[in-house]
Amino acid sequence: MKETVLRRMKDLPSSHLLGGGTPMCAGCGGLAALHEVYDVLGEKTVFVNAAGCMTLLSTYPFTPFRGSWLYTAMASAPAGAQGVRDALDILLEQGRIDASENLEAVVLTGDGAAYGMGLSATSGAIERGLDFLYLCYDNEGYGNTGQQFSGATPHAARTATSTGFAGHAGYKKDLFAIWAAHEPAYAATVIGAEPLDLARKVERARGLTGPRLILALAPCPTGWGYDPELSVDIGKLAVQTGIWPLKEFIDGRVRHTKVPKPRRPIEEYLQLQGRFAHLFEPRRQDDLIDELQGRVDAYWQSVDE
Ligand SMILES: Cc1ncc(C[n+]2csc(CCOP(=O)(O)OP(=O)(O)O)c2C)c(N)n1
Ligand code: SF4
Ligand SMILES: [Mg+2]
Repeated sequence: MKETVLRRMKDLPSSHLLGGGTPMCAGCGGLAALHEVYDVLGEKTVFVNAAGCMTLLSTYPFTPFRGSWLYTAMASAPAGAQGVRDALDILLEQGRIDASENLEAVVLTGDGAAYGMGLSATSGAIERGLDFLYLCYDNEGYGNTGQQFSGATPHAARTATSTGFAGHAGYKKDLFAIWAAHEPAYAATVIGAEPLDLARKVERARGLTGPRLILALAPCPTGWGYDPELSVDIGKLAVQTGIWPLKEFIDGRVRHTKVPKPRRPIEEYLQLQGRFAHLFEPRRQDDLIDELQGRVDAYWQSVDE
């Protein structure tokens, strides 16, 4: 199966994912997180990818991964991971592969699929106790098709489909909480700009069995409107302002892994991004800025730090 259905590129020079030569945007925060996750997981993986920006990494029959890659429709990646897991389990049971040839099924999906189109398939897979790792790179919109709003788009952000003076009218869904409510083996938020925190969580997830979420905020210069060289700064500011809490769910409890103290004002994060420029020009929209700051303050006041 591995050779016929899941293609792999052999004889690559390094042990990690190759990013050069792909059609990805410079400064892509999703790709940075994926690099870091892959460095921990390694080649004994099958990435089951829902349509999105990361799909452009692979050009049939090649992929920049040393492991395997399977492409699915947007809503179907968890179902694809179930098929891969089942096939591997049957091969193991029948003795056609040994334990050293076992692979980790990893869903790789954007927020459009994770927070919306694929949520039902994900919920079903968690409910069945599927043994898989689920990596969502969250660039807060349907990036590959021009950054339309998704269930992950923050309030007041401008997107291709939220162009008014107040930006997006909706509020970002809490996918981490949705996963935690399913009581999975593990769930964590991460960001590529905090690589040690990310690596520790992926390492922990790798050692567990069952449904495991790694949810990475993915600064996106193209969709968020900023210079690619600012990606790491914006990622760090997301953590330092408290707008992207780094946390994990394990053994039924949520624990914050980095508590920003003191928290920086979220203006510092917003002002760097074109999608929030209308909050500052042509006139400052204090009502919206205060609302966004108030929601972050309320979150941190509500958690048991
Ligand atoms: C059912 C379906 N609707 C629409 C599309 C077109 N499409 C391809 S990628 C994409 C955007 C996906 O957004 P997201 O999951 O957030 O990933 P990103 O593009 O941001 O990486 C869309 C809408 C599709 N492939 N399948
Ligand atoms: S649109 Fe955003 S998420 Fe997609 S490749 Fe470009 S930077 Fe990355
Ligand atoms: Mg997206």
